[in-house]
Parts: sequence; C-alpha cells; structure tokens
Amino acid sequence: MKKTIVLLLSAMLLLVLAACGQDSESGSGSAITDPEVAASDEIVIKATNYEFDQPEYHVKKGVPVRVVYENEEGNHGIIVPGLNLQLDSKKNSAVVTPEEAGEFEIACSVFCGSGHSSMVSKIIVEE
Ligand SMILES: [Cu+2]
Repeated sequence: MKKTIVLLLSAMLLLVLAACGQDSESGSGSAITDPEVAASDEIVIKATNYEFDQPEYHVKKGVPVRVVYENEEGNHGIIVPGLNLQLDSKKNSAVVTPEEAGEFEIACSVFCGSGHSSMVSKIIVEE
C-alpha cells in the first residue's frame, strides 16, 4: 500500500515538472524529424542510473543532426518534446533538423526508479 502512494506521488511530481518545462518553449514541434534525411552532424546522448553524460548538447539550427541514444546502465530513454524527439534502447537514433534556436529540455522517458525525476539535460540549438 505504501509503495502505491509513493508511486502516485512520483507520478504527480512528474506531471508538475513536465508542465513547468513546457512554458519555456512555445508549443511543440520546432523541428523536422526524418530518418531518411542525411545527417551532417551527430550527437550521442548516454544514460546511466540516474543521469545523462552531459548537462547539455549543442546542435546547429537548420543543420540535420543524427541524435543517437545509448543506454549504458539501467533502462532509460529520452524525450525532447520541443524537438519532437523520443528515443530509447529499441529506437535509438533519429535525424532531427531544428528550425528554431533555443534550449530544449531532455527528460528520461522511462520510469526508471528513485533518480528518474533528476534525469534531465538539454539540447541547445545555436543560430
Ligand atoms: Cu531513467
């Protein structure tokens, strides 16, 4: 019973965090995600328990970039709502062409345990 309550509280906290994260970017989808586009750049995002390997990842506006996700420890995934991007250990790469400069939050897309809500990073799109 106690476990259920903790889980519920965590889920609620997550929703609150997700809601907060969204007002920094107006709407979703300032990027084109297309696996057929040839990427001219690449970033690799690695996840362990419970963090990503870098606090931020830099890409360039208008330049197709292949985003590769690597699960190094535990079971995680990434979701970047502002760039229409979601990857995990099954679908682990996509080509994204960011159309707007700015900061886009990365969160873990898998409820992985006690450190889940602290798994955040960002993709910075430069002009
Ligand atoms: Cu995680």
